[in-house]
Amino acid sequence: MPQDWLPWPADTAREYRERGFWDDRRLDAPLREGAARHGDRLALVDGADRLSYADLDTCVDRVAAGLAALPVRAGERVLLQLPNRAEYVVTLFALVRIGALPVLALPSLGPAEVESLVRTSGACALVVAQGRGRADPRPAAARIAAEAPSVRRLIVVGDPGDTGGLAWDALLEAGAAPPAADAGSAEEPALLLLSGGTTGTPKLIPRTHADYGYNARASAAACGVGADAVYLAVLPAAHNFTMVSPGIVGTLATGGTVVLSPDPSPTTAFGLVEREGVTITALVPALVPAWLEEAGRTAHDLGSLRVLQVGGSRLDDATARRVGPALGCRLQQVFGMAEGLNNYTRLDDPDDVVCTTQGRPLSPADEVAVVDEDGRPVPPGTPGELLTRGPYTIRGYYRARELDALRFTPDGFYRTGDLVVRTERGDLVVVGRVKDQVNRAGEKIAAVEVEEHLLGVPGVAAAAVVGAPDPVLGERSVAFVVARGAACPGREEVRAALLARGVAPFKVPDEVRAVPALPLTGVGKVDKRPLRERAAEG
Ligand code: OOB
Repeated sequence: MPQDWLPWPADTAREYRERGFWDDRRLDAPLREGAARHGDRLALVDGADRLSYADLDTCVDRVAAGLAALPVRAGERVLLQLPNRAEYVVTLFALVRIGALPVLALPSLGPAEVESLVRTSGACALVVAQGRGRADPRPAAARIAAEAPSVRRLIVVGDPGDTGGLAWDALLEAGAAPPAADAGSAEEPALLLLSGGTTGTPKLIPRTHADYGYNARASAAACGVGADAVYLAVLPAAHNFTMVSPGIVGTLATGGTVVLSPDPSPTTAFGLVEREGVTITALVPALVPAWLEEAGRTAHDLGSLRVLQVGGSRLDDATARRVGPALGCRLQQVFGMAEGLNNYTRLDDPDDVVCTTQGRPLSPADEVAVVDEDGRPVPPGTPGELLTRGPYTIRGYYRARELDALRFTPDGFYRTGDLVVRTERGDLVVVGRVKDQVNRAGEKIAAVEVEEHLLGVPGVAAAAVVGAPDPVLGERSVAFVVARGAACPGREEVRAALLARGVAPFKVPDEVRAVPALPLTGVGKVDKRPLRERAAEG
């Protein structure tokens, strides 16, 4: 049987332990330690709910006991698709505590993606929240739970309705004795993250207790997050940026407070900044203009805010320069990836570096190379693909040995697919991409995945999806479609057909253009370069 995941080579792992990057603690350890050391301190705020470190640790114990009683066993996978609510944080750490692996699905995913994640992970349970109207994930989750052979349980935060699922509150109320502390190795996976992806089906990223914990703690240090920090989670909590850069895990690891925002609007967020004394928060570039505008007219006091992190896609230099003056705080650019590597501009970097680069690697043990098409290093100032390996960058995807051969070099470097320029100082500037992906407002869309769905739409004979520059989204997705028969389906027909197939709304092409044929390269592959040019011309 092929291995589910690839650990770091033994000598490399030893080096990371000896240099103090990795330790033996599991990811939930800071909650236990926090409860013992500063149990009264505020850990988590969700609306009117306020949990101290002692409260949070107790809730995690109770839900861990409830899950173990179902049973959910150590090593099993559980898919979480939850909004920014306290239940997300509690369930995440409860699963970690019993040694089960949370699979972190973003709320924006559609049933098709969730089903594919369940299949790849072999999840034994799904956890979703009651929602409204089209955004209610319960009916699809109930269907997936009934059809997927691996799934034994559906757990619903809120009212399970007619799903046949179990109410999350019942886990909390189970009142069973907390399970014995899991003694598993910290060098085993703690959870599975979703890759932005370039393939037809989403790929999973195994992150270990040791590597993820280090990622979170080191990030906290680089971002000035300590016991007095109040971190506002505006982006989806299940995204890696919100998890460990330094996010929820980094803030809780250093004794700070996490505040969950139910939505990313500046009006909601500014109210929370004032009420809770928020010191740091994180956005994707697409949200920044609305925040800057609202900052000019808000009556809320934003004086507590020290750092605004921006990352997930490229922030333009002009907008970057407006952040500090408009919000009265420091900008920090973050260029990260769920596979590992985090680059940050540092809080004491000169303004020019902060506003024109995407920062430099977090760890002294991060190895980065910028290479040409033949894999040869290029000098500073010359664009090339960024390769990386280090103490918190995976060596392979989950159950995907064939893909690994493409996405990793033989000596273990992850091929990021990002084109960067390294400055003389060692800062990175993201200038493009070699991977077949659209980065739509920070949400990653694998072109192949959408193309495969488009081929399932009646009337479509061939399709190619590319990104085009967009003033609001950064990039919008454009589908070039060759009709089968007389009429080519338009954007509305395509939208309806893709949603009916369970595709997430953000993956529906923003534009659909009919073409007689797709341009081909010399070897007969679809040539996306001319398509990108045409898409950009509008
Ligand atoms: C973050 O993680 P993912 O896994 O959703 O996406 C990673 C990819 C990168 O390979 C790059 O293509 C793009 O997103 N990206 C950026 C960027 N930050 C990420 N491109 C340009 N400028 C940036 N600042 O997006 C992520 C994970 C942790 C922290 C922050 C972002």
